[in-house]
Amino acid sequence: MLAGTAGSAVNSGKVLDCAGRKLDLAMPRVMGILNVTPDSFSDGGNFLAVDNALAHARRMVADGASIVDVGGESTRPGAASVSIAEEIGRVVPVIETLCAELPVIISVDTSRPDVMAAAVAAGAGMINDVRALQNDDALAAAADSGAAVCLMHMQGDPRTMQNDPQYGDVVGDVLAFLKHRVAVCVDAGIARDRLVIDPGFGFGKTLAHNLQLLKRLELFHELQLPILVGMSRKSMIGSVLDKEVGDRLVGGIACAVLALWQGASVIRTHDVRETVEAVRMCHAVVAGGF
Ligand code: 9MG
Repeated sequence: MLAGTAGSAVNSGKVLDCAGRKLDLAMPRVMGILNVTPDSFSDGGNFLAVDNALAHARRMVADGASIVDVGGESTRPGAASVSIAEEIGRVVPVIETLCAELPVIISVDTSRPDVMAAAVAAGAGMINDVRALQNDDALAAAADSGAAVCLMHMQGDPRTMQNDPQYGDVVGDVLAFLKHRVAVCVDAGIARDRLVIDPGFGFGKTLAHNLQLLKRLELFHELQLPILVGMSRKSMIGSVLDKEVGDRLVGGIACAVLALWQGASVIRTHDVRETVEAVRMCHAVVAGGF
């Protein structure tokens, strides 16, 4: 059995300020992943990419996503980097359209201050930064924006992060990093009700590190902030189950349930419909208090 606060209604009372819009986290929420990258197999250029992205976002919201996380640059090892102008050109038209028509929080997945500012001006209510606002000027851009911020832990950078990552004590080290970044954000004027923390599964971690972080996720409540997790389709699932990326749904749901049982507030996923069902089932048990 899981120890400590696992299974208790640890989310009650948490409301996230997303640039003035409030997201109640008493019920855990699902964040759908929306990658806006040009479709290299079409000659329709960026139009087809935007149309596909919009259709996918509408589907995820119909399936129960409360947040849509829009990203214009991949953080996968080996992914080509894009210019700031290109990243803005990819995400801003999508964010504008989604904010105009969908009753959910739109998040921007970026580490670049100019992209953060442009995305929030276009209506985004949340900044999801895998570099926890450590890039030059990112802290000020996020503070000025009024948006909620997800601070994620990553060891190294996406190109090299999986080359033999090392920790003394992975849970303690990640927790200490996040504690420090939270203090830096609060000092910069970002109120705690705008902050979410994320241990960063798969970002500079071995399989053993990822499994330890998931097993001990409840320890992250020490920071008294909502916890976001993203394990959907990641290699930690592939390694345990020996499954290709398209066949990791069951493993992803199992990981989500373990995180929910320990009080995670937001699950970032590709598989919104199935994850929403898992969230509702877990919440019925946790909030029912049986
Ligand atoms: C962009 N991105 C990819 N994986 C992620 C994760 O686990 N958490 C967050 N916050 N962002 C992620």
